[in-house]
Amino acid sequence: MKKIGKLHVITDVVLQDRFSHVALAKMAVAGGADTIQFRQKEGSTRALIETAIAVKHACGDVPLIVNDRVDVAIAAEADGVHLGQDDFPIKKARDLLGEDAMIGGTAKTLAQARQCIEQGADYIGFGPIYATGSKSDAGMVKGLEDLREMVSGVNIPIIAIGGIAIENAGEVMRAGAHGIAVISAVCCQFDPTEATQRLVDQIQK
Ligand code: TZP
Ligand code: MG
Repeated sequence: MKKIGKLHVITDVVLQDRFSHVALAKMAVAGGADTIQFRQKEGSTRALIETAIAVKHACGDVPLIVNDRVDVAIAAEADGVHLGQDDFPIKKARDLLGEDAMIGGTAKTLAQARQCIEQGADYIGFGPIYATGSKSDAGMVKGLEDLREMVSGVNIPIIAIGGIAIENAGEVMRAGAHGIAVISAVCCQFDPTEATQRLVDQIQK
């Protein structure tokens, strides 16, 4: 049975340059993250695969999800992929990755979420819940009310994303999110391990 994690730490080396993907994955795992998402938009396919393989090793038993790239996920023997509306089709990803893979789909609306589910998604990424400087095309802020609507409108886990940090993680969970996905709240902190631990505490409260 697939277990969708509650704290997805998305590794990022664009918003910060103190830590590599591997270093971030190690620190997030040490801090208690139960899912790592490798997200890198630039670079050669070969380099992406090499990094993803190294991240997979750093994750140990913690599941690794690759953002956007089904080919990289396959090559790195990752546990799954996260796919946006313009990315590789979920159904085709499922065909390639198999039933055991964890496949997440981004949805901005209930209609999109239902379509993701129809195609075989295991969870929905929904946001941005709050304003974020981490994704320039994140779109309109959704807020907690829309999150509640999404949670009650679908029957698979909702992973909330966008501007989630230590101060608001608790209210996001109380709104019904299964879990949260964060970039800056871990990657851009002075101590990513400690930042992860504090987020885990909020989620478990
Ligand atoms: N998708 C929607 S918002 C976002 C992504 C990738 C950025 C999340 O970054 P942060 O720093 O946690 O707001
Ligand atoms: Mg994408």
